[in-house]
Amino acid sequence: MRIIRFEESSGFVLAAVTDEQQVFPLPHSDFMELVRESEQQQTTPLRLVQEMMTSVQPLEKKLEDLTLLVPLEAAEVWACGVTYERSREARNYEATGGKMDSATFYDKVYDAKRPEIFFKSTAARTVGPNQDVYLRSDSNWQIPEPELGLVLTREGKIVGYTAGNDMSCRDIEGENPLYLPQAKMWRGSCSIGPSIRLAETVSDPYAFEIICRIYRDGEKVVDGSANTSQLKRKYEELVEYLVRDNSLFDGTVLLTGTCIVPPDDFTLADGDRIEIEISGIGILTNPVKSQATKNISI
Ligand code: DO4
Ligand code: MG
Repeated sequence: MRIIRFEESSGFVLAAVTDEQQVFPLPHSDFMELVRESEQQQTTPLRLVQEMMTSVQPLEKKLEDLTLLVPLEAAEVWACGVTYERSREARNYEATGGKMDSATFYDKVYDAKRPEIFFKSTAARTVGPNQDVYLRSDSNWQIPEPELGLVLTREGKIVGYTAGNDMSCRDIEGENPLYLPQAKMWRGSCSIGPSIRLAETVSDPYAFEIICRIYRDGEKVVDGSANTSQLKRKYEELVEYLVRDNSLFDGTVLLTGTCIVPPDDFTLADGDRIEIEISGIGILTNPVKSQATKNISI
């Protein structure tokens, strides 16, 4: 069972639930409203949507014909780093100029009790399915980071799973780790979607298959896959550090780190198309644009 948000031709935004065959509109403005109503009714989001599906007509349009939006407008997106061996290896490569000759703080954080967690994005910087992600104009080495996202209540309860892209500049971070916020955060540097999978419908959250494909001029130039079984840490451990002495917004998204890194000689280019597919969540597709073509004001 997956929750989506979409825009009607009138411009009206609706949340909806899909069982893959059909799409049923929900009377909620977004996923967190559904979660809160289920709490008030002392039921679960799954039971609530199942009940609603018996009393509303499905849309005439199919899922693939809808204009999807971010599945929730997360006020904050946070992200974890170096939670997979592949990320540690890639970070060491960029920090040592490819020499990999000495232990780094990335080795340290991979093994440390405290995970790396950083602030990634705000609602205004985050885009949804089929919307453009943007390249930084002062970086020559940029990649998508395909990651599983945890959807959290303000108490830190995991109520859903989504897919996310932690767009990153390997040259800026590699030059100096203190540049991390600049390597990670700019307009259009984060995407989430296409849906939220209800947590209670996932029997093993350490068995998500993650696939990343990048297309250039119609050709597939990157094709990588990974599985959340390779994650070094537990989700509860990551959330525990995020909520510690912190206040969360309802619907905060926590990206759990990347295990797919394109080849070291690869950098994203204007016109590329990124696809991030997570089993049971769907395909998050984003065209890549250079900042020169963007016209926004945040
Ligand atoms: O240490 C930098 C961040 C690494 C990261 O974003 C990841 O592992 O996904
Ligand atoms: Mg990342």
